[in-house]
Amino acid sequence: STENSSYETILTSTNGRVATITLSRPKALNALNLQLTAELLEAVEAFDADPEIGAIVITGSEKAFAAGADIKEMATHSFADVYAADLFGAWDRLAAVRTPVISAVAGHALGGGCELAMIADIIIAADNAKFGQPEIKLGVIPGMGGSQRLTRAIGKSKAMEMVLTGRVMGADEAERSGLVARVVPVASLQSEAAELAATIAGMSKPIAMIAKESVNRSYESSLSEGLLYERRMNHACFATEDQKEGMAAFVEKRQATFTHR
Ligand code: CO8
Repeated sequence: STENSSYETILTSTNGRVATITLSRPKALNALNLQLTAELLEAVEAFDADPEIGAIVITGSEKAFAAGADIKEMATHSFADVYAADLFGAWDRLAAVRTPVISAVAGHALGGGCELAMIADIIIAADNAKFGQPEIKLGVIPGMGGSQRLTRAIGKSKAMEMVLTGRVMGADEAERSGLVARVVPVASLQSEAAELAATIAGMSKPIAMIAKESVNRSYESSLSEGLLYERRMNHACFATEDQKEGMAAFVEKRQATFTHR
């Protein structure tokens, strides 16, 4: 495991083909201020560009994944300020990352914290995780995708209830609702997330990227267009060395060794 300490609001490390980014503003419950946002996006893009990295985990502390956008930083902003800065627009860069991204969530995932978790491909939650979009209590609405991604994840009625009341959802309800893939004891969140990431990172990277792109395509297209896209991408898999290796390994009854080509 190697660490990079050039950041002030996040910690980064790698272990084999898995990269981990840990939000680290403990005194503000990892509120997403401009510095943390810039550092997180820089780190995630650097890992995404590294062919040796096959999966990225984003996590926080046991108390808070992230308690939202930094309210103190934006409290006095005007419409002109946030419009000119396109506040929260930078998060499109995380959505554009092509390497699989896992959010490992313990504690508060509120507002921008819940939205950050949802930008990732998979959410794995600790049993103490709390998800919510409390923006309405502050006189605003979500700004990093909450009204859109939450609705797609858990359906209109539940999303409406959460966005209109700010109600917080616990881990079990989040799993039942389809927001998270799995709930694990808080003490094993990091090891479970690392194991999940290592499993994905052990697959062929180009094939994992194609799989991610194909699942994401379902958000942006009709069923018939999505099915055609999937089929063409499936055909493209046959252009890789890893498809030859993966299928040969099955036929020869051995473990596949992918070269990510
Ligand atoms: N921003 C800034 N600081 C925060 C935030 C935040 N989102 N959340 C917590 N903190 C700070 C607290 O102010 C406190 O600092 P201090 O010690 O200096 O007073 C410190 O973190 C610890 O917090 P608490 O003492 O409140 O800890 P508790 O354990 O008592 O409570 C809670 C934890 C329940 C999570 C509580 O901190 C809380 O309710 N936080 C705010 C949650 C929230 O509303 N999040 C949504 C923010 S808005 C957003 O994300 C999207 C906005 C889109 C708007 C678009 C506008 C253009």
